[in-house]
Amino acid sequence: MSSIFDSLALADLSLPNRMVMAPLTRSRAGAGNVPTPLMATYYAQRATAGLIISEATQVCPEGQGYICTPGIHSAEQVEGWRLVTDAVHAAGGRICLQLWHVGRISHTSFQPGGAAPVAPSAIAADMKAYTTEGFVPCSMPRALETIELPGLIEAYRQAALNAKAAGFDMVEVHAANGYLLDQFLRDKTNQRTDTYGGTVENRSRLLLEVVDAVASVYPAGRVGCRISPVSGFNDIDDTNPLPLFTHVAQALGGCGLGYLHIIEGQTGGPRDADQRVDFAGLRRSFKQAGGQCTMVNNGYTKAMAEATVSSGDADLVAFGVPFLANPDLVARFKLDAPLNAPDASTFYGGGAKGYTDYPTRTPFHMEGKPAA
Ligand code: 8OZ
Repeated sequence: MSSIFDSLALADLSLPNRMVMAPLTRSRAGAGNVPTPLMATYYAQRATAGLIISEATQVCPEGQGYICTPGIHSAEQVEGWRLVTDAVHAAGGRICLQLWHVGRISHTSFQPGGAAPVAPSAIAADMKAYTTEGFVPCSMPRALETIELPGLIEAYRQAALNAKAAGFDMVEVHAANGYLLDQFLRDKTNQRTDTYGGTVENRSRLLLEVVDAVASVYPAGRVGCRISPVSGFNDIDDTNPLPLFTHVAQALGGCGLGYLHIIEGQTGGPRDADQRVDFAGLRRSFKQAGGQCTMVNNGYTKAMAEATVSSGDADLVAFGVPFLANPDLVARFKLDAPLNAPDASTFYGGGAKGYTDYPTRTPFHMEGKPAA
């Protein structure tokens, strides 16, 4: 029986515990969407996590849909991320970069030349984008041409190369939460008539080609993928998510992926409002096909995480808001110590307040050392 405090071999990466810091958009990147020294401090403070997954990071300029989110497509961004990975490694941690393209969840003001955002089909999201002008409706996207898709896949491959140059231990392909790869997966947003639309196999094609490209840079065991099979976040849905995500889980398992990261239920919301997908079945499908580890997320408490890991239902549990507000979450869970309350007003944007100033129980450099 394993505990969340037990180590785990994730391919050739040794994780000291099963508690993962979930990817969290914090909108604090500097000019040019370059990671800052403050971001390095923030991540290093959380280095006792078994694994840190970075905030979602644009693979190319067209992949942006929010202000001050970092990229991994320019030399300056790679340099900025190097500060982060060095700080995390110096603090004894491991960090994975989340590769992101927002697709239609964007606005022309973010796009090179003020162009329309790109998507599988020209269907606008009923969502607002937060721009320098405040909240505005997401722009009508244009449908990507089939001949543009190899270039998009190449952007992910180059981003993985950049992640490697920046010192990341792993990469995670973001295929969740209604962004570009999820837009291809689901039939509400994918009405294509080429080989990337229609059947479950066709709608999964782009994700699998992206994963293949990324796994030509990092070994497959150092690549993860995040999905949100029943989440409606960002105006997305599928007529029949069970066969779709069963195919995705099997295909990703067949690639020998390091982990499949599943957001259970509505992103940041109810876990069980939508019963169309059997998450345990997806985890089994992934592992039976050759996938290495499973990771679950969404509203987990310590007790839920312990039950899930000790029963063998999942190998890893990702915590978002609890890690945001508690840099020393692992130590607090071990001691059943009270948790800091998160301040939602500082989740996105701003500086150190609500970012690097959440107190640790003990100064984090004293963790594991006897009190003086
Ligand atoms: C909240 C705000 C902006 C982006 C996601 C990357 O949902 C995000 C995100 C979340 O995956």
